[in-house]
Amino acid sequence: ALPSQSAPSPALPGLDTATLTNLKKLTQYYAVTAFLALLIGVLLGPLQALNYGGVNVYEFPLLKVLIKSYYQGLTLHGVLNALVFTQFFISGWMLYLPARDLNVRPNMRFAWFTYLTMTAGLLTAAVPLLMNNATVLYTFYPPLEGSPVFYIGAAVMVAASLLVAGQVVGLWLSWKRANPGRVTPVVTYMSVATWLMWAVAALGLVVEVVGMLIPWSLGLTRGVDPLLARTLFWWTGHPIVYFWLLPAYISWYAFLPRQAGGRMASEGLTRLAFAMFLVFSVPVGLHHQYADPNVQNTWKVIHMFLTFLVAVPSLLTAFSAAASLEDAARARGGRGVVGWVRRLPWGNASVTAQVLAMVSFIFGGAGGIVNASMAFAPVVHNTAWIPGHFHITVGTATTLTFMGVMFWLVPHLTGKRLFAPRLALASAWWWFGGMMLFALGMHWQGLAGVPRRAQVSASAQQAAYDSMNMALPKLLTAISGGVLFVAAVLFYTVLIRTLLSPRLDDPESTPIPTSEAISPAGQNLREASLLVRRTEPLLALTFAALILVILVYGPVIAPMLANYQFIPGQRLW
Ligand code: HAS
Ligand code: HEM
Ligand code: CU
Repeated sequence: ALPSQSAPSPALPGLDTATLTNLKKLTQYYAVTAFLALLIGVLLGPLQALNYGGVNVYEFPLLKVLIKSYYQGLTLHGVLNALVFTQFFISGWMLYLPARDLNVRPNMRFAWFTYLTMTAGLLTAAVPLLMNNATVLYTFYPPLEGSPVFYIGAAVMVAASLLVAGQVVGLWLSWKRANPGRVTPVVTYMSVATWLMWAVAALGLVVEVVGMLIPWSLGLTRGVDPLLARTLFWWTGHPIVYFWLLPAYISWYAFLPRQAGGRMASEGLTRLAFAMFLVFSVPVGLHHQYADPNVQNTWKVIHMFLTFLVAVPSLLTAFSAAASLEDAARARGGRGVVGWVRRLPWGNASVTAQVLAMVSFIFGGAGGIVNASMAFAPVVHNTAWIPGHFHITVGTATTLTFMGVMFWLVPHLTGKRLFAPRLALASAWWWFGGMMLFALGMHWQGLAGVPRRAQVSASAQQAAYDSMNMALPKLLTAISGGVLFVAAVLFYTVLIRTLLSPRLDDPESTPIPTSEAISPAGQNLREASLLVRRTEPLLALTFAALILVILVYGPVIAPMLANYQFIPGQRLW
């Protein structure tokens, strides 16, 4: 018999040994593909940091062979890190976890088909990217025009993620049918809520790419409407950041407490946070478009207030995650109001990486609230402040958490032992330190008005940049690139040496570190609290999310459709 997270139900086939081995292999494929993409993306990052340190390396002949321009590099960096790395890791992670949690056997042929489709989409999109035929940045803003091959590859990738979503929702529904009246186990709850949120979120991008960008880049329409395209993009583009964040939250809620020696605070509260993300993640996209013309202020203000609302489940998470860390540290003998922090297992690389990721997110989240405030937005919008913000959210809260997860997940999937745990620990500190320096330098430059997405170190802009007297923040940014490069070398040494080492243990001897809860939700819906009962119907909550999105996007999009502009494409780089 296999150790499982919940008892198998008689009516459903549980995970047998062969399927589990296969599922682990698939999860490993997803994770390794993800981290290969990140490797390339992260090698480009330090060059960009040098740019924001005033050093232009883009004229070096050797580099010129590989990338034609700053913007080709920036497009690769954004696409590989933010779109490819995240999506592959998450698709593996959030299929594996619910299958284990429910102990339900997924259709493995379908699961492999999905992985191969996603990889085919990636390879398709990679060709024009590498040939400088899709230098349109990771936001695909028209009228910047890329090769149709790029948009088609990207569409296939997103479609594949929706297949994973469908498979996980399907697993959950079959479990529900076999277990009437039972409360959905919390890891599954979080995964299904995230996948359903992503399904509602992805609609905007799908319509933009399939309905506008692909026909336009194929020459079937005489132009494209940039404002409508941007609006549809941010329909997806804001909630996509929660699609990157919530899988990290799953680890912070369900696994990190156990790893640190403590318990999850409350299953009911965890479910409330995810239910709120499901309903409120999408209808906020206009906070990326405060500066866009032809969108009524009323709607911008409504999206602003909804943005503040969707910060609430993150605040719930902050307190509840802190409570579970405190529970762990006190169980280990920690004392004092803040002194307990020292008793966290700081020698454990997986725990340390994730706690540091959380610390970075305190600043990342606070910066996000600044961005969202219409009074502050004009000061920071389109400046270096914004990359400062998102390297301590997606670049650290998400990325460093996934790195920390890999430190237990790879041994768990493969039976191999983590190579050089002290090196792993060092990589987490170097990443955190590097990103903190980076964030300081970039936020600072942004406040002084240094633009983002600008090759400020190039001769054409050098004089203006030099005259801004930004010596210290420029230095910090340049140094951060070096620190992050070291962090990446350390991390990939650990990861690659671990993957190449021989299998020594039974993989299950590194179990999934599922935490108990101080306040559990219970097993039976009828005996459960009102909160647990109200948060159980995830499909109804998804329906509510859809209605809300239509309410706050309908009146924004309708006039754009009625006044569709045909703007011809441009290639700048
Ligand atoms: Fe953001 C722009 C607003 C969160 C990513 N964001 C971006 C872009 C990216 C991004 C990639 O309103 C750039 C897009 C582009 O290219 O143009 N963001 C927000 C708000 C939040 C937020 C309100 N962002 C994220 C997350 C991201 C992400 C998460 C990725 C994963 N963002 C904006 C706005 C813009 C924007 C505007 C447009 C700016 C412009 O002008 O263009 C909120 O969700 C944040 C809520 C978070 C908190 C923090 C909770 C803290 C926690 C940690 C607790 C720590 C503990 C540790 C317990 C309230 C949960 C204890 C430690 C011990 C040692 C004990
Ligand atoms: C953009 C550096 C890692 C996602 C940038 C920029 C810099 C930079 C300086 C701003 C470029 C500009 O606005 O012109 C670095 C360094 C990294 C790193 C030094 C570490 C080695 C990451 C990671 C992620 C990420 C891990 C996400 C998982 C992005 C995205 C952009 C960006 C989405 C925006 C691209 C755009 O504006 O089109 N990076 N980065 N970066 N970075 Fe990173
Ligand atoms: Cu946003």
